[in-house]
Amino acid sequence: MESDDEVIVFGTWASAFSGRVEIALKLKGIPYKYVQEDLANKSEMLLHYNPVHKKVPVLVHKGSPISESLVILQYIDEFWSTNNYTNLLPKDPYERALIRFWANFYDHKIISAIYTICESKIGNEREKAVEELSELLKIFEEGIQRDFPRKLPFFDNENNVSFLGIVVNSYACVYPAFHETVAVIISPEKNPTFLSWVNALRENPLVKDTLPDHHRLVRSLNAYQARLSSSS
Ligand SMILES: N[C@@H](CCC(=O)N[C@@H](CS)C(=O)NCC(=O)O)C(=O)O
Repeated sequence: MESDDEVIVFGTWASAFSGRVEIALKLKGIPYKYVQEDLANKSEMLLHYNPVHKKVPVLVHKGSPISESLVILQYIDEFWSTNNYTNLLPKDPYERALIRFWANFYDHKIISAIYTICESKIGNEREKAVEELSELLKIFEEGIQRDFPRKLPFFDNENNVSFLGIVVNSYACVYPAFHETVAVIISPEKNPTFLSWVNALRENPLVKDTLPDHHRLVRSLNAYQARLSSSS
């Protein structure tokens, strides 16, 4: 029998997007049930709960589904918002807007650029795609330093990972697997500041706990690269 306030996460092991939802729930101390999806064979439940995008993650709370990781993070922060819970977003409306601006930039520009690298042909095309990502990371670094001059907004005052830290964890925190299989996506020479931020995130216990197994991810990225090159 399902309880009235049951929380269910539909995710998959390699998904940095479902990892976001798990980190947020763990940080707030909310118990949840996890449903592992096979994206090659999506369950009827997933298609029912996310008929528009048909993707993980989906959060089902009290029987109602919510899709899209950034929307889910905000819902979690708003629903479990009293003093007993750690806040993901700051209270100040302007700061909240800035955080959401950079979260959107990260998802729409930086993650898209990582996909472009994966889909590029090895050689000039890949080098150009890597250079484009590096330029976007510079824009991100400079923007964060300009908008948050006093403190890196990936952590709150108690050093808990914050909304933006949870967002940036996706893809960036598994860079060693990308470096081994696809390309150097975070260059120590070109983006040392971003790399140091990401390494600080990788040390956070909740982030660490939620990262997919490196060797399994390497195998999965290699298989993905092989599928792409055989279909081109
Ligand atoms: N914008 C979405 C992206 C979610 C996403 O891309 N999920 C992938 C797994 S990492 C997925 O479910 N893909 C299945 C598909 O494309 O068919 C979010 O933030 O939740």
